[in-house]
Amino acid sequence: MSEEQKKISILGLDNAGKSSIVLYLDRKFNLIRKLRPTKSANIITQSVDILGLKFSIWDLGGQKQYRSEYLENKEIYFSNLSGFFYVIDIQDEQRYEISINYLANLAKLVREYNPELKDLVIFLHKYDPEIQDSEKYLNNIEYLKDKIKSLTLDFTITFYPSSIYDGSNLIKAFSFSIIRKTGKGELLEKILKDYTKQTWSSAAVLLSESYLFLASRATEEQYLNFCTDIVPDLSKVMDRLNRWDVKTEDSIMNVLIKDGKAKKRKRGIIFMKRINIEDYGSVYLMTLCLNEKIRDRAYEYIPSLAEKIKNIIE
Ligand SMILES: Nc1nc2c(ncn2[C@@H]2O[C@H](COP(=O)(O)OP(=O)(O)OP(=O)(O)O)[C@@H](O)[C@H]2O)c(=O)[nH]1
Ligand SMILES: [Mg+2]
Repeated sequence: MSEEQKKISILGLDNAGKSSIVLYLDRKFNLIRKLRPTKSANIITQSVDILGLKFSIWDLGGQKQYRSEYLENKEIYFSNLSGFFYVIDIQDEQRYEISINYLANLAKLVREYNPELKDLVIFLHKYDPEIQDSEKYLNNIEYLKDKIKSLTLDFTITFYPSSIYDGSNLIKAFSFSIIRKTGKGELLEKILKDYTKQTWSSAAVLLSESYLFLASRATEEQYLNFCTDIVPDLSKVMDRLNRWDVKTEDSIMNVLIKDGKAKKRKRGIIFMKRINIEDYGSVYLMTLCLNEKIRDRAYEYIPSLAEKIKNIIE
């Protein structure tokens, strides 16, 4: 494996949704229905379009016989990891305990073979849009989080409720794991901070060509959350037009937004704009401004933003 190739393993019980998550990330939505249980390891090498980093994703089938195989051939499956994702099907209440036990065993092995690896991403998966208001599942999620925290695993754990029917958290989790590995995340955050300051924007998100999150910045978390939430849908629209050979330059929505405690809604805009970066390709910039006139200011700033991004990417 070349130095630049990073290995991310996705683990969890059978039927948890691992292969679906990988496919989601791979944008092959129409294949999901045809999924069969994964026989042993399904290794996908995916070129991620930022800084030429290559990732191989090890989607490790969760059926019982394979689980024991991993434990027998630990070195192959657990060495050299740059990422460790664990998937729990929150709709499979009967097997919560089995899943947590499997996680505890895996965490020990991953730690043993990767003393440097700090982050563990846990997807509380199949949290589909139609159950997102259900108190039962909210309680189950809290239960799972508490239970896992009480294991005191030697990792910094981030929990993401997720669903293939609402992929924003899948994209977020994957993006942040990758960008952290490049060491450029902080620089990109910094230029985005300058951008929001100069343009009086309330939130800004920088995305790669395949809509991975590179950096984000917001005055209030809520603003950021709804920007990131609509990325999967907005990007689908932009891609769809590309299929008709219509090049999208930007997508702009005029919105009425509640500004903090003020009762009256403010007129604002959300836009997503493609920015070409010389010798690299393109990135997308999403911005929320609580003042519709700010768009011109933001668009004027974009060439200098592009230049700064270019310098970081090189
Ligand atoms: N409701 C719901 N179903 C999902 C979701 N993600 C995956 N599934 C379904 O769950 C089933 C199992 O998904 P897989 O991705 O094959 O599960 P896996 O973890 O790879 O299973 P193994 O390969 O056996 O380890 C499939 O029928 C998927 O369509 C989700 O977010 N919500
Ligand atoms: Mg699978």
